[in-house]
Amino acid sequence: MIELIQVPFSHFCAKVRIALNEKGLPHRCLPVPGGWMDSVEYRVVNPLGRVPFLVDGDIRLGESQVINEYLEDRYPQPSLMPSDAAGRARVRWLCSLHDNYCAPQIFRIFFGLVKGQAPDAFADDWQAVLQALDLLEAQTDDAWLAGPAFSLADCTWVLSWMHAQGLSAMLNQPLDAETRYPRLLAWAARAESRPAVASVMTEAKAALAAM
Ligand SMILES: N[C@@H](CCC(=O)N[C@@H](CS)C(=O)NCC(=O)O)C(=O)O
Repeated sequence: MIELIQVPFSHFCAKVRIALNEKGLPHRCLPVPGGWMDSVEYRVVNPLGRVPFLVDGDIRLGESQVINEYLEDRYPQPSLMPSDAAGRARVRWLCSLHDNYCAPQIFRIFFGLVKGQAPDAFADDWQAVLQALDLLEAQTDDAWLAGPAFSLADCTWVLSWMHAQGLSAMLNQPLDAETRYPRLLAWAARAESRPAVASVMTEAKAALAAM
């Protein structure tokens, strides 16, 4: 069975878990060996010390986007990628926007605040998150982020959208979602009504509440 080493509230892990669920792939989620990503035990598994990490038979993979594209190639049905080149590029662009320009900033802000750093320390990171969300809002003009079908782009953004709302409260920086992000609000409600998404969101919320 596929195994995924993961942390339940991680947005990078959630994107893989949602893809696994959407594809109906039986899998087992495992905690990080040694308790956290910097443990000696986990560095043996993934020297980069990052989650998620997937084991599928002889295949051992880190990096959420690499994992999701592997799942799409290896288990193509149901597909989470459009069939045309332009559509596939659009999905990859939206995933890259998340992975490179929004998710690392969310990670830094969240753990910085948890460690007691002042909210002011994250002004630049928060602006980057807003800029990414602004871009996403501007480009969302269909039922799903990359078009009429649910795709890897949707898998990727769901948990970070939730984290952005949580951080806006923690930073005391209102997101004004109803006026600034009406399309994303409607999209998130549609996404959360999918069982494959809802179960991951529920576990993420429970893990955050238990912190
Ligand atoms: N580019 C990686 C980023 C993964 C990542 O940064 N994951 C976080 C958890 S959300 C992590 O493992 N952080 C450990 C650390 O920064 O020490 C991916 O897409 O999988």
